[in-house]
Amino acid sequence: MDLATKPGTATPGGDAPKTAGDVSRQPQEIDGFQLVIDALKLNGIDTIYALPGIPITDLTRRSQAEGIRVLAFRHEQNAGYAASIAGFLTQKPGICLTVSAPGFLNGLNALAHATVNCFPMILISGSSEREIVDLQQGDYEEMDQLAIAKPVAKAAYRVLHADDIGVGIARAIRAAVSGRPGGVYLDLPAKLFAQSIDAEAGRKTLIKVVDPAPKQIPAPEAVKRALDLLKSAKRPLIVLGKGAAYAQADADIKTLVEKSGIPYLPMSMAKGLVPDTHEQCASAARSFVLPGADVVMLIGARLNWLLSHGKGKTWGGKSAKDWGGQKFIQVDISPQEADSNVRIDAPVVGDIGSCVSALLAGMGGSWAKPPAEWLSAVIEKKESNVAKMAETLAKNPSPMNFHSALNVVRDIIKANPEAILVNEGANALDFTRSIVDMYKPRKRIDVGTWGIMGVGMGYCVAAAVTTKQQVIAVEGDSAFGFSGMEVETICRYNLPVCVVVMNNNGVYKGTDVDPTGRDPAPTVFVKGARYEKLMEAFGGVGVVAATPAELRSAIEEAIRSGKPTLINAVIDENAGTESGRITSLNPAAAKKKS
Ligand SMILES: Cc1ncc(C[n+]2csc(CCOP(=O)(O)OP(=O)(O)O)c2C)c(N)n1
Ligand SMILES: [Mg+2]
Repeated sequence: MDLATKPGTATPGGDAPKTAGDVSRQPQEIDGFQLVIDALKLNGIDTIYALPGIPITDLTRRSQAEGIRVLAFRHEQNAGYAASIAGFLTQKPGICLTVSAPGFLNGLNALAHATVNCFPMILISGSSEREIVDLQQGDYEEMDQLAIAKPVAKAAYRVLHADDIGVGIARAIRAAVSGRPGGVYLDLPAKLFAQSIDAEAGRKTLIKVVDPAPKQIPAPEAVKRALDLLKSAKRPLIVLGKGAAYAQADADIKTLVEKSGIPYLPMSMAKGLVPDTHEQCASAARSFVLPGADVVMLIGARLNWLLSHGKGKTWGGKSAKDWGGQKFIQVDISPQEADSNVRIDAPVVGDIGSCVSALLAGMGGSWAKPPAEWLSAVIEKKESNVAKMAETLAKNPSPMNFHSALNVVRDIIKANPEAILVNEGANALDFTRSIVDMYKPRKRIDVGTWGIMGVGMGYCVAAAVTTKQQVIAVEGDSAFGFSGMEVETICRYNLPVCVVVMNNNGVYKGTDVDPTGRDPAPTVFVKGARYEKLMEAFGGVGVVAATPAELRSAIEEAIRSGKPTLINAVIDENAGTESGRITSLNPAAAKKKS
């Protein structure tokens, strides 16, 4: 449609008819850039994670001038991961702003990550001329971005007319945060930004979204069914997922756990929702409670690969696909989640906050604790595993290994429970998850559902900016490489981020060799790399730590100073294992078994 034929829309550039004499009666005009900014501000969006260029450079400039915080990155993927985790931490959609085709594609990975992890995020990308893209006539950065985004987004929209900007942004916000949150794509063609319309009429098109994530109250009969099943259990277990952490229903979740007396297992990003040191925490007895439980209540946790699909040997099944005999209660916002892997006997569908408070109300004043036999068996198993771990942690080998280094991080987090722990890598991830206790909700952010590498520095920026807390990132040396250039971003905004690179010279280990002797092995990096110099290059603090004592004093100093710091923690290159804890997913392992 010709833009000029649409009611209320002037020709691009705002060229309303001009004749001498009628200038004073010219209505004041507003352009697409301004409408986007006004729509975002109207909906409480105060931060944008961006990388400028045609056609959105002026959107970044003008947003900043209007008081929105614009954090500019060195690569869109990192801006995207920042936006995704900002969404998780704040329940507001994190906004990532990119240029067309290549910038859009760089941001796409993060959009998919947001969707898979149920983080609310909006990827806004500028795009080229529709007419030229659709006829494939070879425009600057030509690409049908909307079509490409759709399969990895929860929703995707394009706005062609300035007077639809309000609706476009309102729809994007609702789609991102309502129900099960996810990644939303919003396509804004270059022409849109330059369109001008009557200012007053334009402002009237903006929508302040009312109740963007409405409560979803569970049905009373579903709650009763779940509680009846839970009551019948002899060996109950609660599994807390990152959906539970996202819900910000922290006090009620803790009360539910404590009132029920049931042992609980936090998934990685639910650690600290109830402190890992709580007497009912069963993390140290995971391989005992999963096959041992008879009724399992999943709260905001999906039975995906991270929970072995709810079946197989992990759950006490006879072989890889056998059901272990557990009955499941699943508390989830999505009605489609139940039965995705095994039968769910009691689905409770609603937002986690409403579901947990309904469960609490239904439990009443006198809830019988689980049988003492089960509780004491869990505690016994847990204590023996904790004692074994304490022995390993107390060792001080030279060179330093993952355990002796992470024992330091464990103490530091205990002393600084408000700090945010960012974590990625293979061994660097798995060991941190099991060794470092978390004490508060949403303090641990990591690779999520896909086990994706590259989230590190983007997460650090967003965590520092949204929470204003100290951030400590424990990074495998490979993992760090995916986003390492963003240390410049961290220095530029002077953020309180301490990056600890667990430097074992490679992916999993640093010891592989090319059997032909020609090249370094694919898993191995430059030995003894000086990652700390990267931080020094931009004015931050770089430290080499070869012992736990050096690591401790370097992290403590980073926290004391609040300065951007990178600690190159030199780890024994033999210390890791292939694929960390998921060696079994490596096709080579499957081949060995058969
Ligand atoms: C985007 C992406 N690419 C590749 C991988 C495969 N992968 C899993 S862990 C890992 C790196 C492990 O090495 P490092 O971060 O140094 O951890 P370490 O085990 O050595 O501590 C890689 C490349 C991935 N998970 N995500
Ligand atoms: Mg490594």
